[in-house]
Amino acid sequence: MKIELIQLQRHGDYRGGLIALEQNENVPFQVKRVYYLFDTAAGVRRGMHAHRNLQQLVIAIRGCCHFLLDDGQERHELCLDDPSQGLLVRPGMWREMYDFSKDCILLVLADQLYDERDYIRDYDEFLAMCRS
Ligand code: T46
Repeated sequence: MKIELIQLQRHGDYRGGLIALEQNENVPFQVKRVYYLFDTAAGVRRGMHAHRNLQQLVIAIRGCCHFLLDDGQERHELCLDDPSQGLLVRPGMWREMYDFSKDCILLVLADQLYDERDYIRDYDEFLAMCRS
């Protein structure tokens, strides 16, 4: 499985950092929705689903969490802890997020509006989709 991490250029100076996210530049799609996950309770696992069509860029803009990606054949886990790294999550990838630090904020840019019909929340259904 190819893990796609996008290095985001860090600007800024002695006053602090700044990272710009630009559609079709360092974000490789048209952005239709932005959301963020925060105040995740200790010990919680989030995600546990795949998307049929949605493509997303995920950035830990504060704190850290672990991210599991599963393409139906291989699983890969990584730690997101760098605001200058974006994880590209393509359609058809099962994802789970866990071990959130108390201060973790995950920023997510998405190429579609929210649509519950795009979610596959059953792992066996996900595997069947991968096989088909
Ligand atoms: C993903 C990971 C990284 C909305 O109303 N609008 C939205 O845009 C989103 C994303 C969610 N919601 C509602 C649906 C649920 O009632 O917010 C609630 C929590 O959503 P969910 O349980 O899907 O959250 P996570 O953290 O499990 O997953 C989210 C995204 O849903 C998902 O697409 O890839 O973050």
